[in-house]
Amino acid sequence: MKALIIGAGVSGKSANKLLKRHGYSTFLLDDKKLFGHFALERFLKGLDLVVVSPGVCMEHELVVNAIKNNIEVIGELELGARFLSCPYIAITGTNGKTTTTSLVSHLLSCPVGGNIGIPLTSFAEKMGEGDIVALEVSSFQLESIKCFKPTIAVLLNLAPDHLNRHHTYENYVACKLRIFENQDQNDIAVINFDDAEIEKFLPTLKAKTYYFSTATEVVGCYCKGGKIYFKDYDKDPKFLLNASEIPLRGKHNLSNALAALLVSVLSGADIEKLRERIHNFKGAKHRLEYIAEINGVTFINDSKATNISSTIVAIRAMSEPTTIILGGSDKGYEFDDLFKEKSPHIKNYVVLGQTKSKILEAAGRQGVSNIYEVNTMKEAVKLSYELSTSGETVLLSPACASFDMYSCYEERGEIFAKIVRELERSENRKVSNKKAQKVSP
Ligand code: UMA
Repeated sequence: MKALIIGAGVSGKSANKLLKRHGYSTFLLDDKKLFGHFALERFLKGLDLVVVSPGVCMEHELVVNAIKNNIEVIGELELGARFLSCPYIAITGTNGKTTTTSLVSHLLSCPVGGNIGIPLTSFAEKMGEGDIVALEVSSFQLESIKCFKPTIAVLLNLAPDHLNRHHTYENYVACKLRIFENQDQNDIAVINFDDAEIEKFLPTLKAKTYYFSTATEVVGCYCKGGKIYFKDYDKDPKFLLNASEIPLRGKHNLSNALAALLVSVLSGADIEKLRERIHNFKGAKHRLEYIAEINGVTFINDSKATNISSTIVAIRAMSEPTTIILGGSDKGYEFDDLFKEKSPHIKNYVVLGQTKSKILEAAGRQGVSNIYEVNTMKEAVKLSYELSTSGETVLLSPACASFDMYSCYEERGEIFAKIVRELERSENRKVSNKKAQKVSP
């Protein structure tokens, strides 16, 4: 059996290993490492399978040719799912995927994988029948599924993203909705009742459907008067916990927590244990992650905000004057909506990266003037700090992918955090030097 894997990132490497373990002779191909024109036929001849990494689109020359030659093409997620012998929960949506998936994994104490950074092919075979897995899944991954069939599929919200890959919003939404494609009446679909975009696009589902809502009493999980309830079909509501017990900031996180609680209850979790476990949840890294407080200025890392709607969610979560750091690699959209979000808390904008001039142009069109240009993350942190006074916040929430300056959003977040910690040390040194000068005669 021969397989071609396209993309030698974490997913491609992991898919390659799995296939090799199962007796395939494999080629792992990466466009960045190819020089000059290569013979398509050489790669396609005698192939049984092509596996694409999430970053590789279905318009890739080799994919198009493989399909033409009747060679099966699947994504790494689909490959992983074929090796899973246990039920799996899949969580998608434009925003909140990482937080919700991490919370589900924390509440159910189960392994986590997918778009969160751990390829499913790296651990699928290790799962036993009694296990359960929580998967964060992206539109990129859903684009190349075939039989992927989650026991519980969650759709958190929809907003434009990744238009450079999917070309239109409708295509992007169609990929997201594929999460329900293979489900049947024995599976469960979990839907955000409050999201108007989902209502616009959702087809009739075959799976049994539950909802979550921060405002409306629904079949599923909802919040009423600061209390969270679970209600099953034809049953009375059950009190789960108080909303104040959820250790996450912002209304969007209440929504994410409701989704995670609903998934956990539907997976058979003990309600008392859920209450205990949620108290210890630390939140997802790079998602509104507290880094440090320097002379009263709080630094927050939201590097995971790689689109406008995610940054808007972060802006809405701010409750004090904030300087926001924006910009990164271009995904093909304009930034006007970001500035139309008239938050009383955003005091300054600091911009960097490939999208800098696009962001400045949008700010100009929207009459925003408190905007500053920088070239590096170090300059962005330094200037943001200088622009802030005690009681204020500096928020890195770029509204863009990171690939112009970094290998991934995690690296961008780590570098931001490192620079903030260096600044913290240098400010602490200044304070101790001043104290030393005072005591010296
Ligand atoms: N490549 C090609 N040809 C192409 C495109 C890419 O050869 O046409 C090569 C690149 O040169 C590179 C490799 O493929 O060497 C990268 O593969 P990849 O982009 O699929 O990245 P991985 O390292 O395998 O990481 C992927 C996901 N990346 C993307 O979807 C872009 C990771 O999601 C995911 O965590 C990981 O698999 C494990 O499942 C990241 C992401 O940015 C976090 N996701 C997007 C998002 O969250 O918005 C969807």
